[in-house]
Amino acid sequence: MADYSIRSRQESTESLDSSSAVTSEDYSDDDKEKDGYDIEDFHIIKTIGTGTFGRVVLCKNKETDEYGAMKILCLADVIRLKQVEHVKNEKNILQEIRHPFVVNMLWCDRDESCIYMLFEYVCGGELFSYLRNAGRFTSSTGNFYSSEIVSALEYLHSKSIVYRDLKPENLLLDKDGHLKITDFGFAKKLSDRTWTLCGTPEYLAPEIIQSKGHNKAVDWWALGVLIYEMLAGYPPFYDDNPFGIYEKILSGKIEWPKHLDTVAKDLIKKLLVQDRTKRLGNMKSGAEDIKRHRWFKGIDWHEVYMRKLTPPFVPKIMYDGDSSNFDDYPEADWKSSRTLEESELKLFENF
Ligand code: ISQ
Repeated sequence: MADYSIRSRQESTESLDSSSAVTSEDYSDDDKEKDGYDIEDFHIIKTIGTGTFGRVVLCKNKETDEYGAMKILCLADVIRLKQVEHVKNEKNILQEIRHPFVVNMLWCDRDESCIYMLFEYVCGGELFSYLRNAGRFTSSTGNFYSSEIVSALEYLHSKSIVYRDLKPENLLLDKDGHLKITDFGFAKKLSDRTWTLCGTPEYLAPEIIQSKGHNKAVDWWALGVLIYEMLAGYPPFYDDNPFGIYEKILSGKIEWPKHLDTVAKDLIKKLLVQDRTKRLGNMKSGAEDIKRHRWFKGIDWHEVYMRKLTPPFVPKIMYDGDSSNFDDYPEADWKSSRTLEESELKLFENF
């Protein structure tokens, strides 16, 4: 078994199905996020997260002294790594959503070299760190986090948004210990079925009818993986190289730790079903089937939404703007990243 004490694992990558076609939803330019701030309005304090084409920095509003988390993406790298559509998806989706368990974007803008996305600062750090520190979570801890995730996923799916990157690294704890889902870089707004299905039914390909690969069922599968990882301390499908992992996923075989809660195991089994038409969450009652599962017996879903459940961990925060729950990263001079040529800037015209 691999060493799960390591801090991180491989970064999310483009899925095997690399289609990035999106329904072009028409978002107006004059949204509120365009106005209000300028990057010069913020003190940049330190980097609290990095990715392949950007970083997240803790920042402080010079006028109000309020802290925020600023995601800064370098446009040249976004283009080089063919992430233009993903970044547009991310921004459009973040502008559309608001939920207690989803990180809230406050403002977004770009200049000739970078995109800036300002978020509320979620100071407790990643669920990943709490899980690696604890080894594994008790059933009641796993139950708390999975309830908040089910609430958030049900909301996103109700807006035809598939999240597609559920994992403990993308779940932050707020100051009280409640979850916030972050990183919508792989999220996708599903195409409007009335539009997609407007062809002559007899001639439609199965993947158009099923919108294969972009279905909300992928999030319910990932929930199964997450519940397993929270309760076991390691994921159900693991190998040192990605192709080994894919083989294990497709094999349908899962090893179950003896200590695993039998009711949780029943739910995980029903989520990790290969045939997505039989996967819990993806049948005619949708998320209700998951919410009604015995593992969530006694859960009042309105109370979950209202953040009334008692969090298992309350992050240690010593002062306003404390970033000690995040790792340290080398700082980089993102301000001097290459400015784009006119032709390249066209790709971000409506941004
Ligand atoms: C908010 N707070 C801390 C870290 C973050 C990372 C990404 C997006 C928002 C965040």
